[in-house]
Amino acid sequence: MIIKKFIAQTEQEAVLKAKEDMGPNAIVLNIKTTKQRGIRKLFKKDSVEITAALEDRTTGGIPVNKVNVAVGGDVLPDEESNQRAAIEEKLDTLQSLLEKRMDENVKKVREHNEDAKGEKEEKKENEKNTNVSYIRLIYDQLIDNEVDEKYVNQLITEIESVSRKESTLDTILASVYQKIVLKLGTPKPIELNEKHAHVTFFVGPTGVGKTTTIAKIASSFKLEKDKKVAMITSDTYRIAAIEQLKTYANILSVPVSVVYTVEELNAAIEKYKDYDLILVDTAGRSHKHQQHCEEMIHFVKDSLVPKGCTKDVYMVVSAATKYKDLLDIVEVYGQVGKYNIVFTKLDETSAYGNIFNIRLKTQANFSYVTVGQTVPDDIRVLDAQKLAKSLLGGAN
Ligand SMILES: Nc1nc2c(ncn2[C@@H]2O[C@H](COP(=O)(O)OP(=O)(O)OP(=O)(O)O)[C@@H](O)[C@H]2O)c(=O)[nH]1
Ligand SMILES: [Mg+2]
Repeated sequence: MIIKKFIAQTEQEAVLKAKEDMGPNAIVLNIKTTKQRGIRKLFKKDSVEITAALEDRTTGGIPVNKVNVAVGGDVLPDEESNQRAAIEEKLDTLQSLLEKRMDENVKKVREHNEDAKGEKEEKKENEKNTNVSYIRLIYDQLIDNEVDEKYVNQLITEIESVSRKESTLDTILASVYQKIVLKLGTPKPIELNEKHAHVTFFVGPTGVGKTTTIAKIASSFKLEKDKKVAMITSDTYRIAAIEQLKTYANILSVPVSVVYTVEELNAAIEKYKDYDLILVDTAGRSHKHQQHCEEMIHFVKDSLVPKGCTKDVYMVVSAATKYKDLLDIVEVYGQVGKYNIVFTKLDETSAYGNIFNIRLKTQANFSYVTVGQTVPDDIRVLDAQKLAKSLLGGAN
């Protein structure tokens, strides 16, 4: 499939440009109107950008059922096809859902072709149009879920190998689903160090749920896995922050230390070095306040862990934050060095595209997602297959 963008002053002009450039079979995938506001109106006219697609008949396709793909891996040999079978099973519900919605589209295309063509020609045209309709449906679904258009186009281009004229909705859908799962990668929840403490820092903007997430994780390690857990907080900025963490620590019967400087932090880590897990809470800072962010970054980067201990950083961001702000946040907080991502507040949004966008943008590993305010229940390790299914319109 070839995908191109065309800009003109009206939709008709843009479509005309697309047809001139790509031929009469070009199909419009998306239309975006940019309206000029305020003083710009005087200098610039409104414009329309269309994304057009054309099935590329020169590339041979590989039906998806000849390729085995697994989470976090690449193309696999036949003996590892079990994983793929599991993926396909998960597609069933999703496929019937999309098929239902496709029925109307396909019927319309057929009715149109019946009027205009001979039988053989009509069959060929139906196959091609149905194929493009499938892809368009998937395209719309991903855009609806706020997946960045750039990444949607990337996915669509990548599945061209399965988009042959005899492709069915399930082969196209399986292909795009598998690609999304692969791109999401394998989530990395906290892994303890066998002999010494594993130190984890939680950083991120204000109010995203860092302290609550720490309490959820502490509870899981202490109560379910019977591990020795300690907490440290450097959030001496917000008046109630220390009390908040102390309350959770008391309920769970875990020690907590309050630190004001990197030296005090290092001393606290040293004190708990024989514990299994040390959770370090930091003050939420606006990514727009450079000096505050630099202080926090220095705190995390300059801390030292005793010999044998390991250290990890978890960047906590809310799934309900606008994509543009998320981009700024990961850029600023990304200065802490290597980090994993925790997405909070999935219960406050119904479009999960940002999660996918941020993974593609940062390539940082996912870890946990949180789905509500309740401690300790509302936390999970991110499920890439479930997320891929949601992005494609399946039930959560
Ligand atoms: N809906 C929803 N609310 C959440 C979730 N996680 C945390 N919260 C709520 O978000 C609010 C802020 O949570 P905190 O844990 O204090 O956030 P924080 O990042 O530590 O905040 P600061 O320390 O002030 O930067 C609280 O009301 C939490 O109950 C979640 O997954 N879903
Ligand atoms: Mg906090």
